[in-house]
Amino acid sequence: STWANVPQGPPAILGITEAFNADSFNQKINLGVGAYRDDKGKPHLLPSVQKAEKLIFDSRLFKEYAGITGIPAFTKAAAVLAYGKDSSALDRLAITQSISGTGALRIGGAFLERHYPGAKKIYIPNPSWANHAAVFKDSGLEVAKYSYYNKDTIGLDFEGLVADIKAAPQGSIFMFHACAHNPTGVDPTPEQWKEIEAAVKAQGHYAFFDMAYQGFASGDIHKDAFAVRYFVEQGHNIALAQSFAKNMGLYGERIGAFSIVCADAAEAKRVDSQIKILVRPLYSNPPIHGARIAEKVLNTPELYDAWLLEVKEMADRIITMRALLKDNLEKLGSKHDWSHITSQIGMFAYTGLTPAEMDQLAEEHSVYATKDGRISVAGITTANVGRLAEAIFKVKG
Ligand code: PLP
Ligand code: TYF
Repeated sequence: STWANVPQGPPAILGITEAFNADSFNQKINLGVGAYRDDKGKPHLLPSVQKAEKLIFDSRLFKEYAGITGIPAFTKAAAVLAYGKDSSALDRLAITQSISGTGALRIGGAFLERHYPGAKKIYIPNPSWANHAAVFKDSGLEVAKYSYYNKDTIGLDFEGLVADIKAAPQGSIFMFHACAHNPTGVDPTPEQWKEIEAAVKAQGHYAFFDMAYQGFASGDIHKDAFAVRYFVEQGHNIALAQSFAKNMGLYGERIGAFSIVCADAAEAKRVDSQIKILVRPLYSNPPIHGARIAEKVLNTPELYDAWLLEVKEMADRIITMRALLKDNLEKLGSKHDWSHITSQIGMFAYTGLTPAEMDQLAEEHSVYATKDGRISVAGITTANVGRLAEAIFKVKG
């Protein structure tokens, strides 16, 4: 037949959920995909988001198309959230609504491929979110990796990172995770970001930030935006991908934004026109519901204040689960140093477990996570942390 030669592709991350679903053990634990769960292990609807949805429903808005770059009240508010309300970037920003963070990265990749004046090659950290390389390759960019993670310290390879920035040809494109690095949970400190910025500037590199977890790392949306805002303050006209999947719990609504800081308003207008030319043949214009929700939360003072507390609650629960997991492992008498579990930040902990040990966790203990040793801390609860620690202890000692 026509498609007889189409080869079978490998299963994606969702394969973990399939294996989890097929397991009949009633105390099985799913720490695979990065989605927040409450302490009962259930998906979480934020009260501020529910209130915003009710306001939207009650106002019986029409379902007319948004413009190509989305709902302006949303993109304006998203820009303020990321760059800060007093940022110099706001008056010289080209911004478009996007199909969540993935769509923002894809528009960014396509824009760089078409318009970046230097080499069409993007450096991403090693390791990085599994989809980064695919998104940028499919955008037509060449993908290279820079040193990021030191498996001996289960921490940042800062020397390697700075050396790779310095070794890359002048004017290279570097992609950074703004906060809560996925999959390692290892972020540079503010002092390290300052050195990274200096190295990027010295080489004339271009910085593209992926901020999928603003608020989720520290619980403070400003603290989590430090790197983005610092680079802008130092004169970098960065590109930025934002997602509201995690921090508003809007995963399936697919709401995000892509922006480019420009030299001035006139440049921003030209860049905006080219973003529109890119977006139109992709999907004409973006979906409206998630944008309306996020806009309502960000632009209604009571909802915004409530949301800030709700983001902090989610971040704090994750931080508490990290401490509980480490305590439980130590109480069991584990001789390993588990301090990385609490020093890492965001949705994920990089345990240092090998692929074989991760297989053993799944097969013998019904604990499911990715083979690279990453566990989604958001899937840990006060009820399952004890059994999880025992399982890790039995596998690792
Ligand atoms: N970037 C990183 C680092 C991520 O972990 C994710 C996934 O959560 C995304 C981008 C994009 O996610 P989404 O497309 O759901 O916003
Ligand atoms: O890394 C994760 O688990 C999250 C969720 O295509 C995710 O970032 C995973 C894969 C994907 C989209 C989101």
